[in-house]
Amino acid sequence: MKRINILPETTHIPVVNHKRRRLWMIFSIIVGISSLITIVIITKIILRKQKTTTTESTLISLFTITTTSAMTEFRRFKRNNETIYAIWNTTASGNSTPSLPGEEIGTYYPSEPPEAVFDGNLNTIYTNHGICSAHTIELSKLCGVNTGLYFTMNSKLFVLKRFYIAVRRHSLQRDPLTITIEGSNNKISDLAFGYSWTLIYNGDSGLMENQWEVSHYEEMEVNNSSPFRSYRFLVSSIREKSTSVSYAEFVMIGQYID
Ligand SMILES: [Ca+2]
Repeated sequence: MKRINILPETTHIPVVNHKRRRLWMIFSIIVGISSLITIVIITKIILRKQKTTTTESTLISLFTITTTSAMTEFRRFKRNNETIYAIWNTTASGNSTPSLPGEEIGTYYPSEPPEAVFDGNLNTIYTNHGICSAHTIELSKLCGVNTGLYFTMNSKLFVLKRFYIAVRRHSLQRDPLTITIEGSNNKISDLAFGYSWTLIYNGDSGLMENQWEVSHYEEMEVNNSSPFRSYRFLVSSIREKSTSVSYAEFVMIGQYID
């Protein structure tokens, strides 16, 4: 009869299992810790990449918006205490002749000064008699012609792209029909001289077709991309025989350049 020695085997096996289990546990712990570390590292990398991408895209968006805004935003010029010089007997590229308040030749009505065209109020107007006077008996289409104004903006350079002129209904015969607009970056003391000015518009005031509709003012395009700090506006013809030229608003639309 063959005897089976059970004891040595039964005592041996638990020893072997115990060692393997311990080794297996150590191995599992090492693998677990390694996996955890790997996951943490990968997660950090992903989060960092996402953060960078988000920041970059945010910056790009902001830059795009800012650039687009700066390049395309059209704004209306608003007077900020700029001195407005009234002029008469003046044509584009020529020297400016100062116009004073009064009722005689070369004057403007004291209650209707050039500042009125930049106050946003349709009831306030600028009336200049030019070669005529308030007491002129023989009305003429030359009265008020070659008059206007110039001024220098206090703040930024401005690229004039569009404009419109608003008039008061009760004096449509005095409407400016054709005008010129010039720009300059010369110093203020040189602005009285014609050489300071660059012609950027010469033509329709936008009022040719708008004779009786007071609520509509046609916006006119100006083919100009140059920034200027000073602008000169002159009337070169009026609608009907009159004693002067009158207009309520000269609205300048364009881009401010920082
Ligand atoms: Ca006004």
